[in-house]
Amino acid sequence: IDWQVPDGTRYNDILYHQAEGIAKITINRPQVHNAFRPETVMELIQAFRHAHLDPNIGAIILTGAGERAFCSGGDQTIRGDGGYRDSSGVEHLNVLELQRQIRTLPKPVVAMVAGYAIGGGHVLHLICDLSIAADNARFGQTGPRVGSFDGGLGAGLLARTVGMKKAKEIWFLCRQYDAQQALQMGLVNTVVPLAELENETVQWCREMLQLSPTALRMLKASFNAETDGLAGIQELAGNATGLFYLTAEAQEGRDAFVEKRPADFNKFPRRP
Ligand code: 2NE
Repeated sequence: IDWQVPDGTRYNDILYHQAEGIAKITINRPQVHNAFRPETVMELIQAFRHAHLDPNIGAIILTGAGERAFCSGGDQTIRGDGGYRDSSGVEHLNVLELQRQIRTLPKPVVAMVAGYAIGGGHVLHLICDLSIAADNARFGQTGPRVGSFDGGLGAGLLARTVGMKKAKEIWFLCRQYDAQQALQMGLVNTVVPLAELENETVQWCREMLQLSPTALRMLKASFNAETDGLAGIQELAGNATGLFYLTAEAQEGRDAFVEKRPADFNKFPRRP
């Protein structure tokens, strides 16, 4: 695949590539196993926004630079007393905003995991719609060991993914699990040799790009609606509104207002 760097997508902590309708977003801090600092997360949010708005993009890959780590969570060396400190001294937990963004972004997001997906990095792969693991991947949470926890999607979504007992084991014992164990518990979709990781991930994206983007979009919102309460229903209903806007019936309402005449909805059927 011939990855290109589009204009306006150069960052400090991450890389942005695109090809064949696929965006690839890479956390690029391999010296710390791709741990994120607030600036990394801010750039990730911008990059995902870019991919979200680009009509040429139909699937997004999230990955980490190098073969040793997908992401090792929040950078502990800049962790202040109230969160992760940015260069101006403000303390953040802004990865939670990134989690929500990936979850609600109306295009499939695929985690491409080589090496460690640990702590907040593990939650990031969990949030992605699909996870493709290399055979050297290792998964786990460390929160209780380093004085942290993710009781939102990090706990709730994990329980829905691997079951309550296993999710509690993962969080309460802070063990690591290899790729085969992750596959067995339904934490990843497939495991491939490290050398084939990108080819396999791209292939999964290519397959999704052959399918109806609206159906995929509605399905992603549907999976969220089940668990996200009113926010999930808002997301699903927002998609329904977007589709309704495309109909002559909705356009009649708009046109009547703009043309200062009564709307004529009689021509539209009341379907059973
Ligand atoms: C990932 C793991 C198990 C790998 O171990 P190993 O032995 O293979 O590598 P090593 O030597 O620990 O790591 C290589 C370099 O990366 C740094 C290390 O300090 C080391 O640096 P040097 O000694 O070579 O200078 N590094 C790795 N992870 C880092 C991190 N997260 N922050 C800063 N530097 C890091 C092992 O490295 C590990 O356990 N890492 C820590 C995992 C962790 O606890 N992450 C934070 C969880 S909390 C969180 O992410 C979070 C949350 O819970 C809620 C909200 C937001 C974030």
